[in-house]
Amino acid sequence: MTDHNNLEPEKNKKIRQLEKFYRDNEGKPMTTDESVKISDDENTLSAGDRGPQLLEDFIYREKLSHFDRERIPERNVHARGYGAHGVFECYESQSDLTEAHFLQDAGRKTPVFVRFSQVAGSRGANETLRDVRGFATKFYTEEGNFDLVGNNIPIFFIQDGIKFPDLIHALKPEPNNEIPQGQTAHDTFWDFIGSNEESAAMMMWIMSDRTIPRSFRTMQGFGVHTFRLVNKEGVSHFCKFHWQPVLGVHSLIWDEAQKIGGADPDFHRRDLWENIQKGNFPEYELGIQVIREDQEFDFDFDILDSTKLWPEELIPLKKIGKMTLNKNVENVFAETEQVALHPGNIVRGIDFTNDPLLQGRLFSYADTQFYRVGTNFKQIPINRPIHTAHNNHRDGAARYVIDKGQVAYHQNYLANNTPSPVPGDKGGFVTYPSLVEGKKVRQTAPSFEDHFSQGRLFWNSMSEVERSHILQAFSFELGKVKKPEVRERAVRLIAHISRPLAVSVAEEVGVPAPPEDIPESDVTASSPALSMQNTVFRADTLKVGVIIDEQYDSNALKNAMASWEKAGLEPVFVSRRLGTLKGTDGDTISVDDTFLTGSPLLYDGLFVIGGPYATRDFHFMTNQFIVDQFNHYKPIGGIDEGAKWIEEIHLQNRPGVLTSRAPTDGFYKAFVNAMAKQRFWDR
Ligand code: HDE
Repeated sequence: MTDHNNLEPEKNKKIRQLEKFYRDNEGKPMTTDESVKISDDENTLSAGDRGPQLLEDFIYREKLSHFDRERIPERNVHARGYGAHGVFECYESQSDLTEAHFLQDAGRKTPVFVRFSQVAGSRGANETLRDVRGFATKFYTEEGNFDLVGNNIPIFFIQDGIKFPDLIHALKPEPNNEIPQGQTAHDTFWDFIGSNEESAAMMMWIMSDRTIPRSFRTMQGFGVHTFRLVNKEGVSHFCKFHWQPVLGVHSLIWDEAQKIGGADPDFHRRDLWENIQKGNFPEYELGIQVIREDQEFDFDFDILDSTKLWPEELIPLKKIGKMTLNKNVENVFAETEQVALHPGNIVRGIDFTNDPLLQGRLFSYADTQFYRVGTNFKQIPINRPIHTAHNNHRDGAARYVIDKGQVAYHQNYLANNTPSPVPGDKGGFVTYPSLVEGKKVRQTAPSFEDHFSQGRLFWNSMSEVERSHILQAFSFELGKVKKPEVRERAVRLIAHISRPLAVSVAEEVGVPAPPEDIPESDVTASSPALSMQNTVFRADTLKVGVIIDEQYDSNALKNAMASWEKAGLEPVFVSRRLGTLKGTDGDTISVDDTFLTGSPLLYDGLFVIGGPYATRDFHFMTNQFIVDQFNHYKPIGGIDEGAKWIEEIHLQNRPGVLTSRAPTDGFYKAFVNAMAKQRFWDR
């Protein structure tokens, strides 16, 4: 039997299903939507060549009317996003924990679609703005779709979904002038934070480098909420889901993030799209943290509170599978824009908990999709499960499915009572029968009231560099807030987590130090897993900008290229103009970027070769690239003229700067190692 779930996109069951909907227009005659061949698509039918146009022109009417309706409402949050297809492979059976079909067998492969996004910006926003990133995955399992709609931060701003519109109204551009786009550095956002203590821990996370990721490929993903895993015996465990990028968790630095917004506002989508096209398939391991039901109250936080994480040192992370993104979409609108992700899409073996934020989400997602995509949004190709759904839902705008037969109700005699419900012991979904009791109330559980311990835990876990970036981020963000009282209130909130940090921020943003009587959290524990310093560092897929000119040293380039290829580094040749350059041996290379179209911001490291005939302009531009790379702590290598130029500006031998007039294998190896290290903070 053919394995339709094989890793290769052409054998992936979901892709096979989508293929039936692909339309290839190349080489075909042009027709109207009614398939009437069109003889002229550029001139509207008119009464005489200078006369008025005729309403009867069905070709004009169809073209314009369709165009007039091309847009659907953008997502209220997470509007800017980018998607890709892939496959999830289970490492070993998790049947002791869950009946979920896609986790039953080692090696089972399940098609997935992932949409990465940023929260605040509109569909056209610059992608390197400081913001939480969405990491939402649809698993097309054999037993229905399971959506893990997470973020790249393990906790959230608020504890109850009813506050979500307030949070988002504060976060979005201010309504009186619609400024600023896609960012939190403004009064209403900080007013919300300063007025809602439950956001304190999230405030620390969003001021860290997590909110300026290097790429979607180097981001973690978190389900955030506590879910349940339920096994065949009906035993439930509490569970958190995590995605771990195989390349490690890496971020930009603030200066880069701001400037890349100009150099390449599509920085993240371009990176994802190009790498998938090249075959550098991004990989993420799925980890779970699991606790037994009877451990529910064993912790000093409430496991139902989404403003709390489960420290990995307390509840270890178990890797249970790997996702590989191996196919770009064919059409961004049809797939990425119309995909309808929903935390309420669960499958047998997974269930919800009473986490109030999760419960709030269960309503909102389907509701927004009915509005945004329409009544039959689940029948759109990207949203369909891989097996046909059967039920008595009927009609509604833009229905795709043509239901046969006279029966659309249950129970019935005419269709032998089909489609028929499937009992729990035969595979039907059964809700976990958790005990529910209590009076109806509108109040926050007292166990949700500690807002500062985990913010402190996070702060304690940061390296010196990470701490300095957090201080810088607060100084920027609050520095953009116009009302001093709003700045002051945010500073007071920081004081609950770290008084020294609050005092430093206060100084930077020109407000009084927080009052002495604000109690500072006394948590001394730290969680090494929270620091990005402890992530994986690898060289593969990193970009090296190679500055090179006519009559470059062919032999040296050959050796450099061999070492880069071995390490998986990707050279981007930068020169004065596009075209080809000739080396000393008569070999040629073709230029990828010029000093004008390229930018040191876009490369993970720089390697300067130059050439003997480089002009003063060339030399000057190269210096600018070197200085920018240096200021962004990124590796720099130089040989031949390159080494000379680096020495001229006295940067040789500084951390992560390697030069040689007679490069050896050892030199190339050292450069690859420097690339893998990625940043040299001790410059
Ligand atoms: Fe969302 N969220 N959210 N959210 N969210 C949406 O759904 C909402 C929350 C997340 O790529 C919307 O289809 C409420 C947490 C992602 O298509 C909307 C609450 C987490 C995406 C919505 C939350 C998320 C969304 C907008 C508080 C991380 C993009 C369009 C109860 C675990 C999915 C849409 C994609 C999208 C509501 C909180 C992540 C309005 C009410 C917590 C990744 O329905």
